[in-house]
Amino acid sequence: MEKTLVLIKPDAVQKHHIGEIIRRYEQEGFRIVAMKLMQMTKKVAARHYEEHIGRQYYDDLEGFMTSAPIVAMVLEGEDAIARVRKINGKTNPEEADEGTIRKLFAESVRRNAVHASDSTESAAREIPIFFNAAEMYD
Ligand code: FUP
Repeated sequence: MEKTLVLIKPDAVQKHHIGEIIRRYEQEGFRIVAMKLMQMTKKVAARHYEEHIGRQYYDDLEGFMTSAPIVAMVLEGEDAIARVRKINGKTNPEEADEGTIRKLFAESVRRNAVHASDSTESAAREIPIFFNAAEMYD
C-alpha cells in the first residue's frame, strides 16, 4: 500500500468541483486517510514547491496557490502514486488524456485543478507539510 498527497487547487475549489474530484478517487478504489480544507500560506507554498523556487513562473504559482482555500488529502492504495498521477493527467490540460481530472477541470498549466506527489520520495516529503501523525487515519 502506498500513500500520496493530493491537493485540490483553488481553481477547482472555487468552481465547486471538490465533490466530483473526490468521488473519482473513491470510485478508483483509493481510501482517504487524511483530509482538510485550508488556505496555503507563502511559507507552506515555498516548502511544497521548493524545487520550483527561482523559476520564472514561481511568483505566479505562489500567488495562485495562496489565493483561496485548497483541499489537502492523503490517498492510500496499491500503486497510489503512479495511479493518481495517471487519473490526474498531464500538467498542461491541452496534453491531458480524455477522462483525466485535468482534461475535465483544468483551465491552464497553472490553474490545473489538482496536485499529486510524483514519487515515493516526494510523497514522504510532502505529506508531513500538510498533516501530522494524529491527523492520519488507518
Ligand atoms: P505536476 O507534477 O504535474 O504538478 O507539474 P510540475 O511539477 O511540472 O509543476 C508544478 C506546478 O507548477 C504546476 F502544477 C503548475 C506550475 N507551473 C506553472 O505555473 N508553469 C509552468 O510552466 C510549469 C509549472
